[in-house]
Amino acid sequence: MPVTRGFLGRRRPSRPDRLPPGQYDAGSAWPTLTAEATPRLDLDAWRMTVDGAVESPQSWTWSDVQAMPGSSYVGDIHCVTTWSKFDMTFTGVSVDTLLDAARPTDAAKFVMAHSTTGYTTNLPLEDVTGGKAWVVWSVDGKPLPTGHGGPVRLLVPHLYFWKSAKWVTRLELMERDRPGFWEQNGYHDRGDPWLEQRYQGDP
Ligand SMILES: Nc1nc2c(c(=O)[nH]1)N[C@H]1C(S)=C(S)[C@@H](COP(=O)(O)O)O[C@H]1N2
Ligand SMILES: [Mo]
Repeated sequence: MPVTRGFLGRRRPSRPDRLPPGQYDAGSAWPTLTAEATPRLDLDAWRMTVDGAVESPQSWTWSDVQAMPGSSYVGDIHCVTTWSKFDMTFTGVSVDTLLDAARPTDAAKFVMAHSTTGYTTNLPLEDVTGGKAWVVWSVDGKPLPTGHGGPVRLLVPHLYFWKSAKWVTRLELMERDRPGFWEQNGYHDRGDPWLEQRYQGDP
């Protein structure tokens, strides 16, 4: 029986070891997924706030944040709509740096990320600590485009990309979990792509 090379080869992921179940490699394409109108933020008025269940609520200006020790992520991102992108470089500041200043209380267990637009997403605190999450303003050496969340977005690359709130300006520490925008609409509270935690009720 003749074997059609194209048929067998086509859908085989180029990096199966790095592609979570149900995902495909989007290659050079970077889709934009935005539920709301894209905001234009004035950097003079911009603030990054960490509040809620913290000992010392903080609010930083743009220059405050730029002066913090920089931190980069080099690696992959995974959107729940099944595209993944390999080898992205994002630069900003580690969420650890922000939380170290605000000092979450012992009772703090979750974080709600808030965007200026009203978009929210909830995360377990342990998923944004220990070098796993960033607040980023640059991608592949260039300023983060407005459509991709510029001037600043959250980046939590080990979870599905809806957790990476664009235009983030507030991290609210919480003692109890509360669903964010997509989570209220049926998406998972954690969203680990390797466990395929797409919807509420998934493992
Ligand atoms: N503020 C805001 N952040 C958001 C979203 C959104 O609609 N609004 N969409 C989420 C989803 S579903 C994904 S996949 C990524 C898309 O980011 P991108 O447009 O830079 O690819 O942003 C996440 N963060
Ligand atoms: Mo998404």
